[in-house]
Amino acid sequence: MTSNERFQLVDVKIEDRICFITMNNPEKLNCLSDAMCRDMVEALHYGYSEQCVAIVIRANCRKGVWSAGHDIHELPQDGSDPLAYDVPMERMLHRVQEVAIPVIACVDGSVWGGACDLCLSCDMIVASENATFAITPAKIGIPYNASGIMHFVNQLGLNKAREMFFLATPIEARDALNVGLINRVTTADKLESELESHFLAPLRRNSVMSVSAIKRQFRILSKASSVIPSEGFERINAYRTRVYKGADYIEGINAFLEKRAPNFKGKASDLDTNPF
Ligand code: YZS
Ligand code: YZS
Repeated sequence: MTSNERFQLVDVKIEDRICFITMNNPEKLNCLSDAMCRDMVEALHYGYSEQCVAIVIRANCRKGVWSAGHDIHELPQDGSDPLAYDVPMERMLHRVQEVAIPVIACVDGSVWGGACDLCLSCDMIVASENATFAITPAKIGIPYNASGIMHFVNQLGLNKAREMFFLATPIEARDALNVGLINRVTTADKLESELESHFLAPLRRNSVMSVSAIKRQFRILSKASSVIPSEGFERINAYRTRVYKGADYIEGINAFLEKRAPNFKGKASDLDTNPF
């Protein structure tokens, strides 16, 4: 079976020890649907098992969209956690972080929501200057999740992470470069050559065994964050549950699908009347 026959929504090809995974569902703006996320996980396994030295994730864009993020049609409305640890999108994000060879996001369009977390889950990002990045749970009434928030805080710092989550508006590639969200920005016509010369050529030259051992250490050490008392996690869970079981969450999904502005009625005090 050729590599591509096993995948529906991604194209996978291996060239000179690099596994190129191209999200190829432009009709759906490369939404991170369950099916797309399962294909991505399978493709990561394939790239590693074929002894590649790195994996590149790119997209076949339509309407200038690299990926529109989680498929909003698939957000559960039965009161279950939309971003639980084991939902397909979250599992895919973990696998990108865990696969023991470097993963590089090559971005030439707008990146939304969970797709922004996908880019941050990669080890490095090269983007064209027209790329934008937005994390948008606040736009849809979603509480996001602790591991995802820590991802942004660790990578961008508190100030920029808060700006991105609270405003839910896109940041430009140059701004993303300045805050360390991405590694390199180029003109659109130089994106592929920059990917090859700055990232892939050294990775082919270096010892993949050494690089893999270093990535595995990054992974273990990045989890060595300060210990949060269990009461902290219980409070996080209480807040998140109130949001995704609340009216704003359903209103946010319906408003998006009905193409109208949401009319959120939730109040901060619904979470806790104590402001501190
Ligand atoms: O009207 P039709 O049927 O043609 O469908 C429209 C959109 O409904 C659909 N579509 C989506 N369907 C499901 N999930 C999505 N994420 C999604 N995005 C778009 O695609 C068709 C074309 O969309 P239009 O809006 O008409 O196209 P355009 O005006 O060019 O705008 C493209 C963007 C991507 C800017 C716009 O569609 C948009 O803002 N989409 C939502 C992007 C977003 O906020 N994604 C985050 C989803 N949430 C997550 O990833 C996390 C759970 S969280 O929210 O926590 O970050
Ligand atoms: O041929 P002769 O006998 O004149 O010696 C050459 C080099 O072999 C020698 N030399 C070194 N010898 C021992 N250890 C080194 N780190 C080292 N670096 C250089 O110095 C003479 C002149 O070197 P050339 O290569 O001929 O000079 P040039 O062409 O100007 O290049 C200079 C650099 C520094 C660019 C080149 O020598 C080079 O890339 N050196 C290796 C730099 C490097 O990768 N160092 C990291 C070593 N490892 C560690 O610190 C850690 C264990 S780790 O690897 O984990 O980071």
